[in-house]
Amino acid sequence: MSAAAVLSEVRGRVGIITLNRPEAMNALNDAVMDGLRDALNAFEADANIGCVVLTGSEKVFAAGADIVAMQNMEYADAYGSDFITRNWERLRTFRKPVIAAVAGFALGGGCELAMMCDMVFAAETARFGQPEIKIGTIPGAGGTQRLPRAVGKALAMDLCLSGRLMDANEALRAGLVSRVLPADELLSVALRTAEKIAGFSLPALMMMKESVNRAYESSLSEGILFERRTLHATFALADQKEGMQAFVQKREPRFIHR
Ligand code: CO8
Repeated sequence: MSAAAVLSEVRGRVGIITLNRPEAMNALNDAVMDGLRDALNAFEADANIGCVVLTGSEKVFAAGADIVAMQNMEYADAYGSDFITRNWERLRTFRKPVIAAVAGFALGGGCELAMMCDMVFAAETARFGQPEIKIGTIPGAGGTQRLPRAVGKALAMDLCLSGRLMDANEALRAGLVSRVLPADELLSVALRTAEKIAGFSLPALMMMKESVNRAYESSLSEGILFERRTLHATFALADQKEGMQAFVQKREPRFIHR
């Protein structure tokens, strides 16, 4: 029996999901995307998980959708099976914070997967790109939409139309990633950061994520109204009382995630 295409592990309040299809550069097929969906469902349902790290191998995060599986696909197959929508978008609806820890290639659907995460940490070895044009197609999991929002239209067009790859430092300058790390520190820094995040109040983290994401979906005044109402909602949390009282009493807060 072949190894699971997606591995999941729990460390404290952090869930770790590892893409594991080394024979095909972690190319994303149904086995990978179903495995990712199942791991996310399990972590969403687990009240003891406060943050997730999504990673690949040292060589590759993911080299995109599986070209072998797609090569003979007809329109009727893609439309009929609701290709991508059926199982690709679980990450987009996941409500807890997710850090992508990217080493090596994050191309096509791999880059799109990283962009669905809340932040991307890149190893110095990371290479990002939407090279679909080289195989006669276009991105299909949000690449043409999230990339311009992350890096601006000029660079997004440059990358998508030419199919060229962007290294970790260019991705940092462009705003696609928040940190560039030596390859051997990538996972430990991502896990430390996830552990720190997971120690905060989970409902407050979820409200924060929802509010930041609203910035991409609304006008400024609508977004600020959403933020304001959500701030008001935090005053219903036991963790807000605990956090502020702990500050006043000069002690560490003990969040109960309610
Ligand atoms: N699909 C299937 N197999 C792949 C893929 C892929 N995307 N990428 C690599 N592989 C396989 C290779 O075929 C090869 O298999 P084998 O050993 O059996 O010949 C093995 O992985 C190793 O690959 P390489 O020998 O090519 O390794 P290199 O180190 O020389 O190159 C690269 C690594 C640069 C990553 C190279 O493999 C590459 O360019 N891969 C394709 C990248 C690409 O075009 N990605 C975009 C795919 S399309 C897409 O994601 C969006 C489509 C539409 C939307 C779908 C949304 C998900």
